[in-house]
Amino acid sequence: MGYDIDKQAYNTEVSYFFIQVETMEPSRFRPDWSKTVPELDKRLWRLNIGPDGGESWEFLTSEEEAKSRPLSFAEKYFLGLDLEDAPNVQPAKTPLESAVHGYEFFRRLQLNDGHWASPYEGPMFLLPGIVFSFYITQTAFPRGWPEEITQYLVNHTNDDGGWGIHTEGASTVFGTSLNYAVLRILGMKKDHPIAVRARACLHRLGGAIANPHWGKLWLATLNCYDWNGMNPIPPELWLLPDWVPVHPGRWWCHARQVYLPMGYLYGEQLSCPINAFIRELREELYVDDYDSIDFSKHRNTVYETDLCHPHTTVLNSLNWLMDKYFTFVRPQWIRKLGTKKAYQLIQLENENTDYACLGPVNAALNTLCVYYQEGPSSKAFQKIIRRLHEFMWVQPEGMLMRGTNGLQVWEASFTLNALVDSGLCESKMYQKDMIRALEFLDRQQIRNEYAGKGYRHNSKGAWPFSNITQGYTVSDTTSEALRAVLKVQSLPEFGKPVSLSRLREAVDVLLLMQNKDFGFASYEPARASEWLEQLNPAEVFGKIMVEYSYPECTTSVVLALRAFTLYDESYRREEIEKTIRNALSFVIKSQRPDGSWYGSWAICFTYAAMFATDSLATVGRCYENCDVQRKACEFLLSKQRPDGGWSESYMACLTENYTETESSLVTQTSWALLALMHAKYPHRKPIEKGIQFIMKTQASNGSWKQNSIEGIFNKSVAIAYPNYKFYFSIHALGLFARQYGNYISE
Ligand code: LAN
Repeated sequence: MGYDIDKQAYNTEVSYFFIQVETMEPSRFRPDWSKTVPELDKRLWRLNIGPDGGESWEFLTSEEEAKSRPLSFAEKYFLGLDLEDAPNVQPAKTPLESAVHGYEFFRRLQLNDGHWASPYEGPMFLLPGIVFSFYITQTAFPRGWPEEITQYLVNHTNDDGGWGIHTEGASTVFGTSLNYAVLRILGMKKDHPIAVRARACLHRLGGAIANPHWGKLWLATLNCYDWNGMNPIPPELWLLPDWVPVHPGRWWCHARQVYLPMGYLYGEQLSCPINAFIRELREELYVDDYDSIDFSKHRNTVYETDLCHPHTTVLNSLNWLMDKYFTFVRPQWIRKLGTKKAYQLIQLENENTDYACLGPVNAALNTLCVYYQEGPSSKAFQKIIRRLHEFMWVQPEGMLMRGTNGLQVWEASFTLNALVDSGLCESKMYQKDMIRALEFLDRQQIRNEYAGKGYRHNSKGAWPFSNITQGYTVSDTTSEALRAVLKVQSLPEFGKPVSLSRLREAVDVLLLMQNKDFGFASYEPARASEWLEQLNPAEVFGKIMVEYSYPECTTSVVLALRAFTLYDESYRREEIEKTIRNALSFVIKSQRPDGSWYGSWAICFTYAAMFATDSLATVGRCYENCDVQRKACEFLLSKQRPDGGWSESYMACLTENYTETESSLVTQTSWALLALMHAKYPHRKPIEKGIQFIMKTQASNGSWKQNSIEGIFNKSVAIAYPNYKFYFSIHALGLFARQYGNYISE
């Protein structure tokens, strides 16, 4: 084999130390299979926090080292180890007491630099990127990775032996073929029962030939798929003048940053050298003999469960045209020019983000491009490989690759907002935590301007979702962070580390982000029309080509701008008022006839309702005086379950219809309650019932469990936000106590 796995990883004593089943959240793992592969001693893992809030796990070399670095409460919690120093409290008697119990637990998870870390799991198509990149570039896997990644995949095998696009999804060719290759690269033998089952499942689904576009590309980089079997990703697109409506610079930033390195790899047709292992893999991944397959006939062969977004006729015609162009016309010098331009932009992205990259997919792809272009001993390669560590997360059932390099700013902001709104900020002890979180936000505000650099939007004054190094402006993260800073800095007990001029810079960025329909999108205002979705080649994701307006993002902006006007009455006041007015009209317009809003970034209608009702509340609209709020309350109340809770499944996002899971869920219940409270629903009873549900489900250490995944993106991929159950519950409990009285009537 052409790669050299870190020897130490395999010299580590494998202790067969099994996870404590009770510490896990039930729907997210399948413990039976975990015993068929070795597990490392979790007590040797430590979480390192960089000066920029970057999070990376390290597997210590010895017990002695472990003794000299005792596990923190947060590390034990994340690793599923015994929490002997956890609080142990009697069930709360009042909502506020329950909020305090919840926060007493949650504050123990705060890291020294003031932020809260979080496993951000769900997507099952990320690990292949990092594992293939390490393999192809012949980079040694860090200690502990092969065992933990294997554990994770084994724990998340579906009953049929395969993997889906996310942890809760049915098996797909994308998930199964790529993760099968991961297990084999990491050393699993092909006759291991897990491998046998996975292969059988893959072959039942049609084999790797039925991969969607991204799966085909990853296998091509591994020399397990022929580049000829790919629909085109011409790097020449980057040579088009910027004004062309389909120019990739106008695409949603994730699409453009993923198709950029894909275009480079496709343009140069870069695959790793073939060796005995690759030959074996080729035979295992396909139903037919690899050498007998005519790949060029399979560009559009995609297994039905993978195919969430079939090609449009426009895309098919364009693919046909491009094929003809490639076969008969394409001058090689233009192709070369295309890959050259693509690499310049890749370099720009790497340098702008200090090699952290926008997200996990482009980070892994850029790693390959840097390797091919600059070589494994280049500084750039060393840096990008090092940064990949920050996407990885270790938890009881193994190691995963996260959807981002963390949620640092997002979570610190919501926690601060919850502490202020719940009134917990009055406690002196909690104020110390808040100062640390505020100072964290202070350090994370983006100070540089990236506008125009590699098609990036303005950034000076914005806050990113994860950390300042990644440094991408996000509309609602900027808003939630701004709101949190404003709220905390308005309280007499706190200083004002974020100066007025920096707060104004945040407002300046936001004011540049409103869409033509008056809503706000995620990272940038939309740069092209929805029509571009016709060219979406991904097959597995919907709505990835351009930016759209979302009621959630729009609300966050409204709330932040409103909070800013209370802090600084004069600055750009007229523009702010106009922006808010228009944004509210977008929120109102996007309400569905049944009173609900569709949520795009978490599951689903309860999430969007929490936001939309809050934006209307900023202008004094409530149940008593506003039809929109009344309909929203009625919708939510019609979904309340007999136990007082609410529950939503990710199927709601796919079907766009309210869909429940088996049991009520703490997070969705908090969202629904917050929505009812924002709308000032006048009857206490149903809200109290929901509050009781949250109180009853609180564990004796003050924490909660969420039995189903909370987040979503691109319509079809579920992603977990495990801290939502803390700060949204605390927020709901505290707000209830303040708004409706701190008592339970029964
Ligand atoms: C996220 C996570 C956060 C999310 C919110 C801030 C909640 C949202 O309101 C705006 C969009 C944003 C920033 C967002 C966009 C898409 C992300 C980055 C993710 C869902 C996390 C993972 C996902 C990313 C695209 C995953 C990689 C997959 C690809 C298809 C490229």
